[in-house]
Amino acid sequence: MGAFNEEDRGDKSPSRAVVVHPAPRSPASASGDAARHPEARLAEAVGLAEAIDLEIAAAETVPLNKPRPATLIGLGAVERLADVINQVQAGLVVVDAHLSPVQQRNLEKAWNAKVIDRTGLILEIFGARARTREGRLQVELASLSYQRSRLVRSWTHLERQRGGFGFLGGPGETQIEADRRMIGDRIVKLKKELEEVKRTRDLHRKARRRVPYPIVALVGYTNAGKSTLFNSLTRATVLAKDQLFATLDPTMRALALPSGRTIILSDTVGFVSDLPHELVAAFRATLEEVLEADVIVHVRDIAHPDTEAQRTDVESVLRELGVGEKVDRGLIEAHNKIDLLDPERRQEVINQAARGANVLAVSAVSGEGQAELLAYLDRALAAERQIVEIELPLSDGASLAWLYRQGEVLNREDGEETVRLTVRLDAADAARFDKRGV
Ligand SMILES: Nc1nc2c(ncn2[C@@H]2O[C@H](COP(=O)(O)OP(=O)(O)OP(=O)(O)O)[C@@H](O)[C@H]2O)c(=O)[nH]1
Ligand SMILES: [Mg+2]
Repeated sequence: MGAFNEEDRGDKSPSRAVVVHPAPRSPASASGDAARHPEARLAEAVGLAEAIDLEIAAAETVPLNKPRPATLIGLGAVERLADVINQVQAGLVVVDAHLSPVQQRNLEKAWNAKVIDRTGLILEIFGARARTREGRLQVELASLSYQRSRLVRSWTHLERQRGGFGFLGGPGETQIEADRRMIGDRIVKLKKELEEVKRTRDLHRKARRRVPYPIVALVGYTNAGKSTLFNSLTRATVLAKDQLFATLDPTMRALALPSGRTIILSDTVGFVSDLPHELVAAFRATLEEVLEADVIVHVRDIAHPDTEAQRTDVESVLRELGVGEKVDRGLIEAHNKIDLLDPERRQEVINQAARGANVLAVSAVSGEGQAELLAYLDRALAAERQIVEIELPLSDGASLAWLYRQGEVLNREDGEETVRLTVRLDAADAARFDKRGV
């Protein structure tokens, strides 16, 4: 390292972070709903930061009276936070808001630390979680566009090697022009690749459809407990076939319902509020399995102070994803974390669930309500059963066996070369059978 370098962040660790949530004085004016609690928002931002393995050294809410063009938050807050950041030796500050490139640069100077905003943070998370090829391409595209708009004085020596797309450690300033060109080229290439992936997507869809069981997707706001519930439900009902799906995709598992019917349970990426517009496509691609699901279970953190606002967020994103029809019909809701409620509120939630036709009170941690949830899924799938007539070549033993396993064979006539079956099947299974192998 040369002589004095104003970019020198000394011993600060690039993964030790301070999280700052600028809270509008009147929350109602910010997003149109007053139901969000600043402390809950701060906790959410901390949770998101932890999701990409940052070590959170401090977390603070700062009042946002009137956004300042230069730094967003007020000068007093900037100075006070500089002390905090210095004290805990944080190399990174997550500002839970949208920052303009200028604001980001000014804050980096004032704090002598790398600064990322909510979009940057969410991009890192998507980058770490995108599983499909299309998802990865969409996230890279979104993050490059974001980076290009922010190619300014940046880090020279705090590059990160792990995960994501690494814009927590940016390029040195002499490189900026070259980088800008390179990013432009890469964006053009990515768009071409995406076109191709989209063209072949239908083929993948069909392959998925050939998975011979109904797919039940757990969706919900981030931190609602989807993964915990997924693990708990699949651990409780282990299947031999489990391994196949575990290796294909760690977030899809086969499990047996009480009736013996097999389903595929799918865990998904969590929703967040204020999803930046440029990320919607990336988010959509990471959620492809939801579009493919036969049944959607909305997992809600019923102990969260913003649970209603979260519900609205999730439902509106689902509409954007094109499954509005299912939302209108009423999603199955698992009201999770009832173990955290005080006895009175808990009873209220349980009563409410008992009254609601498609609401279940559960705890992913204590196991409460899980048997009921599985039984409910059984009923929901059976309710949509229909009777279908099917003619098969006698040689198609696999299809025959599948029909006997998934359905209820009411009548069978064996001919010379074909067999005619009358079968009661789930709507989902009937559709699946139709599309099989096509
Ligand atoms: N007390 C309690 N805690 C729970 C329950 N379910 C989940 N949690 C906790 O809530 C936190 C978030 O749980 P996850 O399962 O990771 O939530 P998620 O919905 O998968 O979150 P994302 O993957 O970020 O969308 C974890 O700390 C869990 O231990 C529950 O029923 N009771
Ligand atoms: Mg999860």
